[in-house]
Amino acid sequence: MQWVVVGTGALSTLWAFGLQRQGEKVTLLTRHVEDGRHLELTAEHTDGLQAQSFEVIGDPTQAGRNSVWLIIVKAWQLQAVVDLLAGQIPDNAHVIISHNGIGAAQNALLTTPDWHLYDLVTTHGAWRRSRLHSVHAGHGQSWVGPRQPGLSAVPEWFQPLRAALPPLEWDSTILYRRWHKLAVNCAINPLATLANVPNGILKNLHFQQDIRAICEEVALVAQTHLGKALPELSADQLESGVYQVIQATANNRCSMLQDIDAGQRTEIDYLNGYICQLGQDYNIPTPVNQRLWQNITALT
Ligand code: KPL
Repeated sequence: MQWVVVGTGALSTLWAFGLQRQGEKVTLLTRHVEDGRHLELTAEHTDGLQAQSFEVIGDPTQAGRNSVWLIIVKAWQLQAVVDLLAGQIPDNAHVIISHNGIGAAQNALLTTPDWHLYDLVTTHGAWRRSRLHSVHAGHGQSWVGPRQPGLSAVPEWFQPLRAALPPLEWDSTILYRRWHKLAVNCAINPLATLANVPNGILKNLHFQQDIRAICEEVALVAQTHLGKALPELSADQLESGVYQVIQATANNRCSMLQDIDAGQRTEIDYLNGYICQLGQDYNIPTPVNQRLWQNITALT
């Protein structure tokens, strides 16, 4: 199978490594095409360093027509990637998208209705030591499933993707996973960023009240927005998910803290900002998400 992995972000690199290790053909689409053909990346796992060389392309039309596209980007980068691919890749291409938060490039994705769109939700913690060197800092888990109704069959690419960075489960109700991950990021990312520490510090009792309030606000907004009472989106469920990820990624500096350190834009508008905006639409108060949205925005 032919894969095109977009960019060389920390998580993209880990998936690209895993896929290539399974014997899959992996090409990177990147603006930084140095020698024009290949790029050597390094991945650091708990059991050591690995280097692999990848074929690179700078233009989506150079990819094979049956490629599966794996796009793991910041929420605010997705629009530009969709614009770059729209009209350049086959209409019925399989496109797997992963970013933190909800709501990115929603309108652009509506204009590419023939793409077979899948959502990848992951709680792995990763960061980049340098542009070509990624560190796998927290072993999480992942789920992938269809973003559109008629795509219920498990695609052929699922097995190699699963073997590339386990554990990965197929989830035909991926939207609920996405909301769980949203709660995780609404709690961990701004709190760890404001405290300027790795995720593990959030086990401290001092953060308990804020984490509970965030989960209650997210659960209420989610249940109102999705239109039914969803037991799996209760505040208790979301809260226990947050603590599991804190434990699994205790040594990781969350992506928002990395963004702030790098002087980059954060994903706050797609996390706590998204909850506040929906809260406003439905007249649901979201004071803790609001405070964190403002405090992080003030840092940039
Ligand atoms: O998604 C993450 C992030 O940093 O954005 C977690 C899972 C919280 C790992 O740090």
